[in-house]
Amino acid sequence: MKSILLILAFFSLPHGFVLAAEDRPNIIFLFSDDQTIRAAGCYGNKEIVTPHLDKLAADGTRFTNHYNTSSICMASRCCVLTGLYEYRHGCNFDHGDLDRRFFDNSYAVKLRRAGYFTGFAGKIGFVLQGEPFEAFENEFDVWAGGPGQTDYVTAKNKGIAKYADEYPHCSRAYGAWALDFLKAAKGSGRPFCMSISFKAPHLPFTPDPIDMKHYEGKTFTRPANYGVENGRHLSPQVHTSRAATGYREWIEDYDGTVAKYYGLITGVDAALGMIREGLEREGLARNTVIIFTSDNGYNSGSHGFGDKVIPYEEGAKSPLIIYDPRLQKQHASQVSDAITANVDMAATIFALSGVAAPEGIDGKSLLPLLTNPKGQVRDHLPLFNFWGIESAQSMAIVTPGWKYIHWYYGKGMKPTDELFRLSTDGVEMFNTAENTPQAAQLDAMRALYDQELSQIAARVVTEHGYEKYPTLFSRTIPWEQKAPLLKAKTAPSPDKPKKKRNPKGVE
Ligand SMILES: [Ca+2]
Repeated sequence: MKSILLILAFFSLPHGFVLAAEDRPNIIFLFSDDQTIRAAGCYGNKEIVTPHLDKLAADGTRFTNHYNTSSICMASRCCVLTGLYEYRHGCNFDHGDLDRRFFDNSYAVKLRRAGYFTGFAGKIGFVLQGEPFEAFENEFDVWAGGPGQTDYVTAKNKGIAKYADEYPHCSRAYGAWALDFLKAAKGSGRPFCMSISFKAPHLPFTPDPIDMKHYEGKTFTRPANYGVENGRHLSPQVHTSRAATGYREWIEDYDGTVAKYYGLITGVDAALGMIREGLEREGLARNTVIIFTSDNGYNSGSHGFGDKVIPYEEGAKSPLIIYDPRLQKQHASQVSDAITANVDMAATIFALSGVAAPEGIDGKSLLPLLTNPKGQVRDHLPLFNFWGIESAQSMAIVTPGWKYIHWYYGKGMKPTDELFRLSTDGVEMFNTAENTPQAAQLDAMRALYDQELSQIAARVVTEHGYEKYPTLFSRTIPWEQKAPLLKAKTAPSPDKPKKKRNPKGVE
């Protein structure tokens, strides 16, 4: 009874109230790179081996509609840290680095200032504008982040190199780093916030050989919408994207590619197992909340696409599991179908810590869903692609049961609307946009789209070339007025590094 009262007291805290240090939970944020939602056993996949993710879901709440509002590494990582949509933080490949003013409002910085002992390991995925990568070292109590994409070879990552003898592949080495972090955090006497951004399962697909025993030489079930023939009904615009023109290994060698992709995820899963064992050993498990998710989905051959970035389900959705041991009996094995987003991670971590979230962030705390999994935290969510070839950029709206995508591009092709009834067509094989019986639904989705577009116009960051999107993505402005914007060059920021950030073209 006492614990229930404490829980009730916790959720009724007034906005901005700071919990006493001894009442604040520890927070672990685990982040894989490019993991699509169905690549975990607890999401119904019987061919992947993820016992620790499955156990985490059995202990906590699993979310089935978790979307990355920008489904690409650099932008999504900034969404997670700041709780802002990409057009508000302004950081993505081809746009610009993250300005210090946004990073200072991230959960990582604000929790440390509120007394949390903080640590970060792995691929942070961006730099601060005009600052060297090393600037991050001053922002965490324990820093083991690496620049760029980091490396699967443990010894090549400065922050975890000392674990290379025992764990030559980086995924378990991050687990070993976490064990040392937990000891240091315990010794600090402060609540802690530990964030690990795994490299896996990002390209180049280089799994730990010990995980390949589960997969080598096997064949794997194709998704229901697998293959190029199941993408012909989709817009001409999306067929110009990198997802359609590259990443052909998902079509030419599906089984071999899946084997390596799953092997990488099994390595991350093993690190999660190491961390949970460490929590028990250190006596920290009962007050440590664990959040597991990924920065974007992966198309994995669905509709014939590879890559991520585009707004279909496989590319935009990732697993999300939240385990709060203080609620164990209440939320064990709960499943929430609510629409959740990468921008919700910061809001949720702020709410857990009792540290006030910055005014006006886009994300919502997901804590109410842990005790009420049938609830919702929003009625719709915008999805953006401001990156890559201009003809495949787009904005979409997701509501419970529906998705609307507007493909604005009009040179040599007609701007296209797509409307999918996700409740019955989760594999997006039937575009109902031109189907008369759905006209009312289409109108409703277009209204939400226009509403989100006006939000961009009102709140867009004034640097890094986002101001053109309210015009470009408009459903009503003629193509002739949009076309000149595609040639417009944005003035480079004076302190923007001259070096090309991503010379190998791998995001
Ligand atoms: Ca990624």
